[in-house]
Amino acid sequence: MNGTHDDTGAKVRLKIERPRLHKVLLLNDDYTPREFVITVLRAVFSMSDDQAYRVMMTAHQKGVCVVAVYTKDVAETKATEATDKARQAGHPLMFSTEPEQ
Ligand code: TYC
Repeated sequence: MNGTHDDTGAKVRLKIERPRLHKVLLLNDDYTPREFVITVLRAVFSMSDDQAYRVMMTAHQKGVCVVAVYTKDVAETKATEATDKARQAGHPLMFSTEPEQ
């Protein structure tokens, strides 16, 4: 499979690692309306109303909530898209990303 031989002829196994996934985090603030947070979660992360409500309330109560995990590129694109929607609407709402583990 990933077997090959080194220059002594010994068989070696190449270790292929999965790319690390990145979390998208929703951060609480004191100003963004709850309904707006739900609207963004539905639009950018394809959540149901119920899922979006729960995630919003977790961030509201704990300060932060993991929204979803993706490859680095997708996580960063979605966090930026969601944060931009808030800026366009004049809200301070923030999404960020961090590697898993
Ligand atoms: N704390 C906000 C309020 O009371 C609502 C809110 C929830 C904002 C979650 C951001 O990530 C957030 N209006």
